[in-house]
Amino acid sequence: MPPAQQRYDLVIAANRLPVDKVVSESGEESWQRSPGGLVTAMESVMRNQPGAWVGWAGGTGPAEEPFDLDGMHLHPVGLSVEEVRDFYEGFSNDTLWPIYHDVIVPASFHRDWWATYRQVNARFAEAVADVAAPGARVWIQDYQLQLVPALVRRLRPDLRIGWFNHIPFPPVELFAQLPWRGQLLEGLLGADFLGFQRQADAQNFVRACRQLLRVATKGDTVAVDDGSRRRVRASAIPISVDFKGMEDLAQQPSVVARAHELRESVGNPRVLMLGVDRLDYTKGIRHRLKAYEELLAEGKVSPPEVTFLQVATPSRERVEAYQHLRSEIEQTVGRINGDHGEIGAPAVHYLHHSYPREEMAAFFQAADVMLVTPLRDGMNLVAKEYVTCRYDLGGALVLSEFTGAWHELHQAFACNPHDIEGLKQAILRAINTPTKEKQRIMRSLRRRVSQHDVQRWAKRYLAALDAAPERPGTAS
Ligand code: GDG
Repeated sequence: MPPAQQRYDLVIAANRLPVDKVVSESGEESWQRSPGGLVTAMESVMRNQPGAWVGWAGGTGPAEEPFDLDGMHLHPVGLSVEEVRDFYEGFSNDTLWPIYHDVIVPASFHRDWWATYRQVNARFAEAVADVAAPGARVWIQDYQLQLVPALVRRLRPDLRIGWFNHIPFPPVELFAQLPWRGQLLEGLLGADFLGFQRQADAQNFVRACRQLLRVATKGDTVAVDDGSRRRVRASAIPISVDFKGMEDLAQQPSVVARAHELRESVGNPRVLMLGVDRLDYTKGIRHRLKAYEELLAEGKVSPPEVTFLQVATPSRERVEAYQHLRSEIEQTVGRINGDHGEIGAPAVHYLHHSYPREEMAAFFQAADVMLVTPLRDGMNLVAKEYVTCRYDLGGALVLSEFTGAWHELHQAFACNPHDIEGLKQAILRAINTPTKEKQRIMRSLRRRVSQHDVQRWAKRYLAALDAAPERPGTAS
């Protein structure tokens, strides 16, 4: 175990470290911070106490040596080629991800994937136990690391352990399909506090414990059946965005100029509609395209007056379901453009790339209507980023009821993406509602996000972790 001065009072464990390796033209390697909401939130927390981050650095092979960057201690966990395939692409993204997202595509169950998931979770737990100071707070992130809470507790019973689920927690009827459901629940029950995006997710977890483990539950707490008389609390603490940071970015003159340029480059339409998603079957991109295609066919919208820009960021490209989705979407885009586009004026501008943050902020500012239509989404930060960038009160947000974000952003133009007719109506309402009314809606959406930003999320989470019950009768 490292000497005391190299151990930390706050330890974050997440599948990925918040850095990417970059190689300069001269072949020199260095680390570059990958900006994301979680890192921003952690920076605000770590300002007051030394913190470490345990995670995979991407790539394969033995772990790199731990290093410090921007005031954070980064502790890489290495994954082999087989582990990336079986732990990350396999069990995490082809077993858990579909089960936790309403089985939009069927889940694959393989016992060797599960064995690798256990093995990798154990490696993360050991790394956490190595870097945590006595009595430290440990905050484990997401579905890839559900066994880590119990494994850490076994190694270091002195630690205060929290876990946060970025994705939905499924209803017990779906969760029960998992052959390893009991072990997953027991893994999570190693924590003191479990955070979820919505109250319904927390309730699904508590119900799964009651029905599948037959343990006692009371309100939002679960009694642990290991002789310790511990109780674990499960509650909703919805994640958010760095409102101030993103708004400042959107106000930069270069970003404002870029937003104008983008509009011009798509032919200065009266209405520019935008979708921005990882290319994932949960995001409802197919449903969105279908609704748009029908609106075009019915003559309710037509390019170049109305046009649609879809940014589909490449994602999980080695998983079969994602390969199918990509070819289906690209075929649909081709058909729509073939049927409804003209020379120099396609009906859909489709971009399968990832972009710098500045460019994303410019896209958001350029868009009159933002289409966020997932079939299931833990939160959906894109919806919150869009309203954050609209300091001009312009634009309109069409938002699926199946996102966590909808529970906070009720004033948006709500839709059920399965109801194509309803989705078409929501799009038309977002286009046609008078500007004054749209500004009123945007003002109230922005108020919500500005008052519940990611810094507040992290503070609330850690306060809940500190206040979690240690013994029966101390529940808050
Ligand atoms: C999971 C849950 C939950 C996307 N393309 C580019 C880019 N992005 C950024 C977006 C946004 C983030 O990635 C995506 O976040 P979402 O929340 O929309 O979706 P997931 O990736 O599925 O995230 C989700 C989230 O975790 C947090 O808890 O909300 O429900 O599924 O920030 O802007 N950023 C840049 N270039 C891109 O091309 N720079």
